[in-house]
Amino acid sequence: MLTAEDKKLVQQVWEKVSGHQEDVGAETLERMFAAYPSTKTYFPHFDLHHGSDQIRGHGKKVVAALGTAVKNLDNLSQALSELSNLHAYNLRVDPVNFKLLAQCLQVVLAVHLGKDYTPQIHSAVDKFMSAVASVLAEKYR
Ligand code: ZNH
Repeated sequence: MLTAEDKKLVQQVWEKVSGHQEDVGAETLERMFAAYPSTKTYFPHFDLHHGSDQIRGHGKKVVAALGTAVKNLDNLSQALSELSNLHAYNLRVDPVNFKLLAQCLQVVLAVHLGKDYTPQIHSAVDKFMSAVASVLAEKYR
């Protein structure tokens, strides 16, 4: 569970991310594909080369969806309900992959924010991404 302080920290970090959604998203995806090549199997229809328009476009969508989540920290299930349907019924992404994406996002944030990415923020973002992952995985059966 995110504490009130965690929520504040996640919102603050997201203010810094919001002007760079596409860059942050693309960098996160490229890192995920490089560090965990099995994640590429979900994107056979994408050009996965560095800087591809598809990676940038998809990265922007993912980060924008996380932005919606940040604005709805108290009712994530509702806010992400359509995305949850999409991942459970259509995409059938194995939920282990949510952890991999979350970890790559953390590294990207840490690389860019440096010292500003404090252990408290790290912990808050970790809880946030776990909460998002559990909503995205809640309709699997
Ligand atoms: Zn996902 C899609 C978000 C994870 C895979 N996604 C998507 C979208 C979004 C998202 C927003 C779009 C939708 C529409 O269009 O409508 N994701 C997300 C998030 C997350 C995720 C937020 C976390 C956190 N995914 C994921 C993972 C994976 C995936 C991990 C694997 C690996 N997705 C996916 C796919 C898709 C998506 C495959 C589809 C794409 C295309 O375009 O085709």
